[in-house]
Amino acid sequence: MTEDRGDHDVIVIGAGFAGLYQLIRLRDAGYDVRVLEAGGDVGGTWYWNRYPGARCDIESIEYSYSFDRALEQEWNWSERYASQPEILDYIRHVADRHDLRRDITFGTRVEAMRWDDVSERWTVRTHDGRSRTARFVIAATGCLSVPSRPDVEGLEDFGGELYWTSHWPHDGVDLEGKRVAVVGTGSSGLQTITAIAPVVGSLTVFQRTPSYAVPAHNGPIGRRLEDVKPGYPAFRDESRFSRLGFHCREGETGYFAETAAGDVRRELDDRWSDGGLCFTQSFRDVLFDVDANEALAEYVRERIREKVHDPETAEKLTPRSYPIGAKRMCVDTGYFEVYNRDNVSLVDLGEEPISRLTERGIVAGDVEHEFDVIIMATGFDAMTGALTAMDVRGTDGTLAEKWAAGPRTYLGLMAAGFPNLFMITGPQSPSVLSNMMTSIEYHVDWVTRALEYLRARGEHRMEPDVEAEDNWVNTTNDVGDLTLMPRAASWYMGANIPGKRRVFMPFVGGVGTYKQIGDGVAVAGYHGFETA
Ligand code: NA7
Repeated sequence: MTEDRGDHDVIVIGAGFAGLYQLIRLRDAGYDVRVLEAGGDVGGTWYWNRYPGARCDIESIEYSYSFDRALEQEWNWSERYASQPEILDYIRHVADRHDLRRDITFGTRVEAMRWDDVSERWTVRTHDGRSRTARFVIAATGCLSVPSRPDVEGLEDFGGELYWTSHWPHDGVDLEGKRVAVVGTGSSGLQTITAIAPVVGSLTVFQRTPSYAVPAHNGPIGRRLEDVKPGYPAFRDESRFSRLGFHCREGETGYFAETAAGDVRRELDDRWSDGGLCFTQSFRDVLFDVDANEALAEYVRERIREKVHDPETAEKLTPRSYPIGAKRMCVDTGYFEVYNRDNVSLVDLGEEPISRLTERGIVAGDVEHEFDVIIMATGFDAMTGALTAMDVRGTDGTLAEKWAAGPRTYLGLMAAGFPNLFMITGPQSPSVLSNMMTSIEYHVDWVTRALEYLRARGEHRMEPDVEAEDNWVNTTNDVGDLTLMPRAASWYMGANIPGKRRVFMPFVGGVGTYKQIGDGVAVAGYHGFETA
């Protein structure tokens, strides 16, 4: 390990995909960098989320680093969608290959940081009471890293085993033959439910809102990777300029513009049999036009009815209360079919809300359901949660105060009043609406370039203008309002966290457009930023 004197050019918070790549770039550029990571090893999301069935919903050929051209050729993914263990292996391999751990302090959670306007440095305090200083801080803290722990009465009273998908025990959990409950039916819930149903004695799913899910058609990766490898650099470039940060054939016509109804049906059937998140890109108006959206949603509802034998259960599993695509779509592998098993049942919390946990189980409606194990798959304080969980004090107050009415950033990279603090995939950037790998690499490259710009000019301070920030916040909101996205009570809106202001947080204008804006700002001498 290199010596951690406590005084650095740059402190990076987080050793997931973003933090590791940031370390590589800055170390290569000659900066003294220290990475602080709460977990016991590298991996971020993929370090913590070890629940059964955990898997990426972006294809393996896209969800990997592009900066290491040799690695890109050497690494072989085994499946179309990589599982959590395989992704964690990959991240560990990258850490070994680039000898990264020597600059990372593990088991260290950042609790507070304070900007000193005189020394123009950040002081960063960790949970063990230690302070370090740095000219720059880069928060690579992830968009979905602070679990949302619902305030359910009696959580402490449950006498059985209680687990959170977001903090799954490293040694695994023996569920064989047990009476198990899963609360939550987002991606984590769906994946867990599908994986454990054949193993457990009985499984009861507690569903607040049903999810739209498209089949993954996961399987061995076959020739797909070998076919892509010779042209990988060009393939990556296409992703960088695409809308979602990965290859997705975008529908060019509106849903109702198709002349023959048969064409629409064929297009949807083709996409359904291809599988994956591109399904919602079938027609260009799906996220803009209520009727087009409803038509697409109805197609998915039909598929659910086909898969689930019991009509009453099928109806409960059918999403109707929000536009398709306005909450994060799930990619499933036999999820709906799970409900045809004799050992699986569904509790619709709309009809029978959870009132409390008891020593024996969960009370929903008037019924006490008894369990050996309860698994909470209840999501995250998304996008802003990790940043506001730290006591971040800039020139005029804390980040939590500044963002009380919703996040305010310039390009999702910096916030006025917080000089020299960069965010990787921060709110108001494409982040969660994109292939995170594409967005992470873009932000890390952008930040590295910005630091080198300052260094070349003999400067050491950077901060957005309030006006540029206001304009970007308005742009993000305006673009979001053009779509149906704000119409769902989603974590994109902060709606899953009681008391959190409902604001549509990601930039929905697309990865390629965002890159053009970000590149333009840089080329124009960091237009909208003050440097000194
Ligand atoms: P999500 O997508 O936020 O899903 C959380 C689920 O938990 C969702 O169904 C919630 O219902 C449900 N939930 C949350 N709080 C409660 C309470 N209090 N009671 C009952 N049910 C609750 O998180 P995931 O971890 O599944 O997925 C996160 C992302 O990871 C995913 O989108 C991919 O990008 C990867 P709700 O819908 O809020 O009514």
